[in-house]
Amino acid sequence: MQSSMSSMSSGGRVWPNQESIRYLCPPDDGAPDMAGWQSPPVTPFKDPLYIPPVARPDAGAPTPPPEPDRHQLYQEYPPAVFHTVREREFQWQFHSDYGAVTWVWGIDGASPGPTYHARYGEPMLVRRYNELPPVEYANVGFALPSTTTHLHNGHVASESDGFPTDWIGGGEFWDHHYPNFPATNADPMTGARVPDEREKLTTLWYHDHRMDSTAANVYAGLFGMFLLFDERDSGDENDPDPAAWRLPSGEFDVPLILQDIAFDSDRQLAFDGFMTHGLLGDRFTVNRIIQPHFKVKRRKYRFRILNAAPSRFFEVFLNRSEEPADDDFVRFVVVSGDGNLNPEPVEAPSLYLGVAQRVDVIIDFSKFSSGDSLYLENRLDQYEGHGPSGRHLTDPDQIRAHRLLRFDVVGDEVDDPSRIPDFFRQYPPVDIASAKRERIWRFDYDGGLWTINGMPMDADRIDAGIEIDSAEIWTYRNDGITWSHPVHSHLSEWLVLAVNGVPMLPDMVQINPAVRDLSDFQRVFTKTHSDGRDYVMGSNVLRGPWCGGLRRDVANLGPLDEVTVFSRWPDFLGPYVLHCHNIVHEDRSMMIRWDVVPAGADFDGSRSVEDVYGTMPLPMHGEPRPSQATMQPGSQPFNPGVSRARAGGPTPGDSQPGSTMSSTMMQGGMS
Ligand SMILES: [Cu+2]
Repeated sequence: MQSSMSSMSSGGRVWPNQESIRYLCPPDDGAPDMAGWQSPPVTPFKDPLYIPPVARPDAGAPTPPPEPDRHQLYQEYPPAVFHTVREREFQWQFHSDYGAVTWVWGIDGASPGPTYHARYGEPMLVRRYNELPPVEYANVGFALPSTTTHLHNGHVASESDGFPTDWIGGGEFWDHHYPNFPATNADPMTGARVPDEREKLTTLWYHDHRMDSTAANVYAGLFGMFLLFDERDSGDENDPDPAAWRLPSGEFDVPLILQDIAFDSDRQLAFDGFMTHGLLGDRFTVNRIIQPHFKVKRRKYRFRILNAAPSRFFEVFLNRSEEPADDDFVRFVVVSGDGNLNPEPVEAPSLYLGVAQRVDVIIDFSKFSSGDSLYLENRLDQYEGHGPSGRHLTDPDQIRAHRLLRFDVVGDEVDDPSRIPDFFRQYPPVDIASAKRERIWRFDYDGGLWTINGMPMDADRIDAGIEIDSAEIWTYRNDGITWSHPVHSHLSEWLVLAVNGVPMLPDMVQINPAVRDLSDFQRVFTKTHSDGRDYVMGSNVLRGPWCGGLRRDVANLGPLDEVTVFSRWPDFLGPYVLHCHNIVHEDRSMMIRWDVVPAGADFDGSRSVEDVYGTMPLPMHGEPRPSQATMQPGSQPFNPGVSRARAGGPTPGDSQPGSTMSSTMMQGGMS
């Protein structure tokens, strides 16, 4: 692999040097952000952490029944589990000092929406109803009640993937078929395509992906977690199967969804659609509660940490000290990066999370005493929407304001059947020789638009035709000197081959003890600024792989960064997207459409949909949408009067979890 790297380097490219380092600070012409925004004050760590409910399956298939012909591989993976969910508007309590007054959008009365517990070998069908109010009746005035839901990192057919123009309006539904099988690979003996265990995923999330309105709709609250289990990561810490890893499970497997939010004086979500560089908030929320506390028992927990912010990057530390000046950091045991369990657990002093990135960590609270408190805190300085400054926060008041969550250790040490295994699965193999093409994607800012290869998003233009079951090498390059882009591509994640020309080898990150310590790793990549301070170049990407492994679905491109990856696209045909996951950039056109096409139909460069599909049927998307064809008998189009009454408080007999967050929905871990 190493020898191939030199041929992939972009000849003549100059890596960031002293001259460019100074531009890590945005120039004076940077558009104003919400850095000076002041949300109404709250008392931090007053409210308990909210834990989104686990989605409960329906008793059976929905009515009208799903239409198998609309889905690829439906017959091969017929749904065994059905969910019906409803997107609605309601009021949410971000903090008890605010009250349940903030209008949000969510799923089944929750924001974040319910957490799916899916299993490999159990295909699912999620019927999603859009029951959001029309624009003229909505209290969330900035978002668009026209929705499409992407399962981030899902190995999912195009028609279920939440393609940006596959939106539905109020009263309509869309069926998402989640087959829950790992990507296939060719059996080395027979050549037959078989699901590859090494392709299994663990921590995914879902979120709205509406063309041009993703930032608004996600900010409004249309997102949640999607966890995948199997016989090894079984979700049962008491699993008697000797092959099971027995990671902390049940109430000890906790999603922590990070989001910064700005509130106006009426305690409503503040959103500025004219802010094209990015959206920053001054209130830090975990699971949509401002700076909560979480009572923990003296044992191990698995935390699924997700950056669901529109534009903010996080670097998360665990601090035993209440005083920022007396930092006493505790290392995390990192078991995953994005959706993947890593080959083995590693210790990390901090967690670097670009937008949409995930990391699973194990924290063992048995080594602390009852009455101890630990702070989960973000130390990354970011005062512009388009990317972090490259510095850590140093001001104690700022550090306190950037604290995310306080863990309160309670009780005696308890029995802990959970384990941290020595190893997980190995990564899927990288066969460079099998790569059929190389493509370069340049991220830039042209003529007031965020662009990829100089082009704004056009759903009628296909910018890559990828042959099904093939592999390619892609290079993501940030041509900007002041902004960062967390780049995400759908359907297939990748294995990172090189960062800024430096080959990234799995053992370099995961096994070689010489770079297990952060200080050793930084020595390679730290450069000294002329003011005498050290800056970690491209810290986004370089520390990202280190603490999260090389198998990722988001590549953080810092200023002038370049990341080269290997990827494969088996199993599904049709349109998908590559985009910046600073969702403000995505909405301002930093996205391209690529299609998986039949063997022999692949191509370089951009072609029109008509040109590509003129002679072949467009998989699924060319057919009438389910929403146009059918509505559930008896279901009514949206009635604003009913919804407003509903939104004012739980309706007696309402089977939904509740339109306002009631005290029973608040869980502090232990009551
Ligand atoms: Cu971007």
